[in-house]
Amino acid sequence: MTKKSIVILISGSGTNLQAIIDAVERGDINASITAVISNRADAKGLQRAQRAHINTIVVEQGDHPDRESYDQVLIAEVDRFQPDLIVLAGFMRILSDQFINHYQDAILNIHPSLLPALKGLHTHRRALEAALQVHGASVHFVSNELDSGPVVIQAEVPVLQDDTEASLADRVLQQEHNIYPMAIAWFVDGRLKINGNDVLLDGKVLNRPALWKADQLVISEQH
Ligand code: NHR
Ligand code: GAR
Repeated sequence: MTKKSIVILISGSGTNLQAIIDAVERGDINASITAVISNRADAKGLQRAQRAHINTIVVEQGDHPDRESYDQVLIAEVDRFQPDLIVLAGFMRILSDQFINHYQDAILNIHPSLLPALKGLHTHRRALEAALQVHGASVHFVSNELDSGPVVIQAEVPVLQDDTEASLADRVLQQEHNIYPMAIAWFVDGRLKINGNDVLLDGKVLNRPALWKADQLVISEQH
């Protein structure tokens, strides 16, 4: 049987990408990363991919007049690798319905908040402004509505008294590196599926997202 194919989209430093590369190399994710695509030529994550001998592609926005024509090119590039799964790892461009519908139920994103709280950008700053005591990250399936697709797994991160935006972002990022490879491994092993708005793990509906807490996985009652 041929290995499943994963295409990863990035925009920046690519530490989540690195965590996924490491999990593939350890054998924790039974798939190949067939391409890493960035919308920015200067994304540090491209170097991480090259170091791991993964194909890299840059699709820059400047070359395309609007979102639809950009996404058309992106789809053409992604399609070359026939991915079973598309992973957004710090990808900072909103994807059009055209893209989402083309890869229905096979796109995962990691968002730096405990969704549905703090959708959108600058989540760490907003968590501090709102004086939240608990913050975190969520892995979710990507749907047409921004940051609103079904959530698979979350990691909670306590907000500390003297946290800055940077210190909080850093602790959340560490937890992202735990939960993202886990969710991807479930998906490629065929354990994780989506049915409408329901997330299925091992054939059972998750009543609430799986939770990574104090280095342990908590799965609430399933039906
Ligand atoms: N696309 C769709 N259709 N649905 C989602 O849920 C998506 C998505 C694309 C990216 C990641 C998301 C996040 O985790 C993501 C989820 C970028 C923006 C944004 O406003 C918002 C959410 C996310 C990513 N981007 C601006 C834009 O106009 C550009 C901002 C910038 O370049 O700094 O695309 O938070
Ligand atoms: C991560 O914290 C990710 O959750 C966030 O950007 C960072 C990327 O880090 N994603 C978004 O904010 C999407 N809008 P990385 O490039 O080191 O993986």
